[in-house]
Amino acid sequence: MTTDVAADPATALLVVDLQVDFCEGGALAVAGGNALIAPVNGLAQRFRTVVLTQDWHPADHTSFASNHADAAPFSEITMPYGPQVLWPDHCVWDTHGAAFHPDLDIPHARLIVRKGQHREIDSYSAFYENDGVTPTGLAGALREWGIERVVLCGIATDFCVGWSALDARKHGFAATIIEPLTAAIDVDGSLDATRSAAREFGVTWSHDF
Ligand code: VGL
Ligand code: ZN
Repeated sequence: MTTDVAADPATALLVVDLQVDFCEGGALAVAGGNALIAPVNGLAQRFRTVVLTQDWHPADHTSFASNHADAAPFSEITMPYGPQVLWPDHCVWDTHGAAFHPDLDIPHARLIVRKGQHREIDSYSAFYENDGVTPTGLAGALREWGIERVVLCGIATDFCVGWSALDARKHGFAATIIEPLTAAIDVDGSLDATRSAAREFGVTWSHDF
């Protein structure tokens, strides 16, 4: 990632789900989460346009294993819109776990996209819910701002970051994932699956920032 890219007014930084529950000590902790906060704060300072996403579920959300009889966290079920991993309860709206990491410091963020509010459908991507058709509104906002490229970081590489990058490509935005500024869950080959889909859709991976 060169300084030029960050300074380009047509490029936005998308900071995905840097929330208490996804960092060490949280309900769906992803190893390496806490270590992302300081470098992401630094990276964000170089971007004019920063969008934050926030996973934001009602307590009876159907992506929670606890809301299904005899279902274990990290098992997979079939929902009307396709396969769905069942998660430990996490990011329940208006709880401490759903808050941004206390050290996240991006006061100039322009928009916060909350996703996963609908009980019956999960939403990994910042652009579409998991049915692949219900929009969050982010693509429209980016387009109205004249954005052509998104740079992504955050949690989880193989879910919310990866799915957001793929959907950015589907909307015609260029998409670059800053891999060292992401942390992966890696359940049942999810990281490999995300890598191949990303390659297929022309997402680029950057190792520097
Ligand atoms: C996420 C699982 C469930 C993510 C959100 O932020 O990647 N993963 N909800
Ligand atoms: Zn979630």
